[in-house]
Amino acid sequence: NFDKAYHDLCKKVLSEGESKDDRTGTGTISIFGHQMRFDLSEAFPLLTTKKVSFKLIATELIWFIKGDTNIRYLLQYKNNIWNEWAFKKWVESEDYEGPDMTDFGRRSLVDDNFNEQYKAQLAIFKDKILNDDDFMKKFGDLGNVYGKQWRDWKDVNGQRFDQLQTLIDNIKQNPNSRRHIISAWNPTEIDTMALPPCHTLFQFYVKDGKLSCQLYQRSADIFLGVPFNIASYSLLTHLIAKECNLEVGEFVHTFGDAHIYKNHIDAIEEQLSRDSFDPPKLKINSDKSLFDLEYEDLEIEGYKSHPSIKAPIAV
Ligand code: UFP
Repeated sequence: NFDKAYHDLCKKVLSEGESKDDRTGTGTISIFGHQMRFDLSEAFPLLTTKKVSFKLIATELIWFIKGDTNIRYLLQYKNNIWNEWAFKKWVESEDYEGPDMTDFGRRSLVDDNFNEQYKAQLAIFKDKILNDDDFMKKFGDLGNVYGKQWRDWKDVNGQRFDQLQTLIDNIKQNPNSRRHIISAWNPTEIDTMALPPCHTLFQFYVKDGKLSCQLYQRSADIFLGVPFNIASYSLLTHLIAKECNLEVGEFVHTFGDAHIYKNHIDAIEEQLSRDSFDPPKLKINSDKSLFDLEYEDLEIEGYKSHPSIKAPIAV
């Protein structure tokens, strides 16, 4: 039962977590250090006690795999999860001529009038990203985020180092290696990223023809982030296993600061009160290479879930 591991984490933080201030000013209850394990050979860990969008997860992951850091690709799939970070860069630039958008994340939640203005500006922004190439190049790019570090890490000489391709070659050639690692944490480039990577480092492990993956997540928003993160790295494990002609083993999810934002507590309790359904299965309907795969090649089968639960994101 995949929901149980997640519910256990929620319960642990609610009962043992301590109050901790954070960067966003929202306030959290937090613990430091936790681990969950998911056997991917059984089923696919998309939580069932609330609806989690596989499309958002899969299109974001494919965007990382392509090495893309521009939100146009995501918007083409109606995936809005990275918008705020790019929008912020535009409204703070000299090119922006609309109404003042300072602190738009918080103000749009508390001020209806402002929220209308914000939605209008965001709609203009999205339209320009999709239809104006110069604008897209200038304001759609999020900097040196995951896709860049996975596919185009700069070595000491400024040459490209493709961590993902190297990892796959090494898994194929030397499966027993203990060095199958990708790091998104590039210390000297942190201040050139829209958001320093939460999924800091991950490692693969091959045994008996099965590929397992362990992620170290330095910072985890348990209600909004973690259900996505579980599914995203589980999907990545499936895709890399297929590329290397292996079966899937386990996904091991290890946390640093695992926190529940104080304004998510009611939502979490609502979710904890629900009974889980049987988890779905993942189908990959194509023999394309990992690097050519598109969202349309993936399918989630038999996903039955409770309705989604809304909660404000801390930006
Ligand atoms: N966060 C996640 N998962 C993600 C992601 C962000 O939980 O995939 F991109 C959350 C963790 C934290 C916030 O609440 O976003 C990042 O803030 P900070 O950099 O201060 O840790």
